[in-house]
Amino acid sequence: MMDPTQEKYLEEKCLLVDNQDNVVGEATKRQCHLVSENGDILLHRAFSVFLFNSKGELLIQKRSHTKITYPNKYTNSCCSHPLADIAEEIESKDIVGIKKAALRKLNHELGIEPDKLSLDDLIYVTRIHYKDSGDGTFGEHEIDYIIFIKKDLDVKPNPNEVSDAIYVSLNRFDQFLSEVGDDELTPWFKMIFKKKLLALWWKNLDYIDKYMDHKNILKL
Ligand code: DMA
Ligand code: MN
Repeated sequence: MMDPTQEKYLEEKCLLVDNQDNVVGEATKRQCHLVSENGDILLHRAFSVFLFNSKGELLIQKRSHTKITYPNKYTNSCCSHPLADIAEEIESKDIVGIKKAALRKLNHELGIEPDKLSLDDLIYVTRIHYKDSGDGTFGEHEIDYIIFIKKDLDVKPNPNEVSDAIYVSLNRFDQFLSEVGDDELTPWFKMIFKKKLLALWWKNLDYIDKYMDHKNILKL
């Protein structure tokens, strides 16, 4: 049985995009994550926040057991989708829509008050395109905006979304991985790690501008 709170979110309206990230329509969160019989999944727009504290440690969350996709997996600080029926989240200028959606979910998942962040604290690094068939019923197929934040923030995880949230340093990341095991990571976080992007970006946290690419979409 699905968690009733999470099941309600399946009625949210996500943005469908083409391979170039042009919006081509909308569909419910349920439709966007269903794996069809031939393995296809609707391509939709998403974001992934990587929140670092002033010591350069990354906030890693464990997804709650109630999540319909990838329950109990460890992943980057906060992920979700801009919604088609929230007018400010479809604003494309300076990716304001993505940033507003990120503020909404940082509040919902991690209890971060929106007034503790300005839109300029959210740094748009690049976009990735990836697909994963999940449990065979619900999976992911996204163009995912990578957003970095470096700021000390109070975090109060919402247990319906996040069962654990821990800061990990780059030095201790390998140890963290050997403790939890690769298979306990979400596929997108694992791909970002395996393709060496995580270490590259993390090492260059204070020079992340060098790695900004707002033109190409990295296919993972
Ligand atoms: C979806 O994240 C977005 C990515 C990048 C995988 P999610 O499943 O955590 O979304 P939500 O919190 O809205 O269920
Ligand atoms: Mn998705």
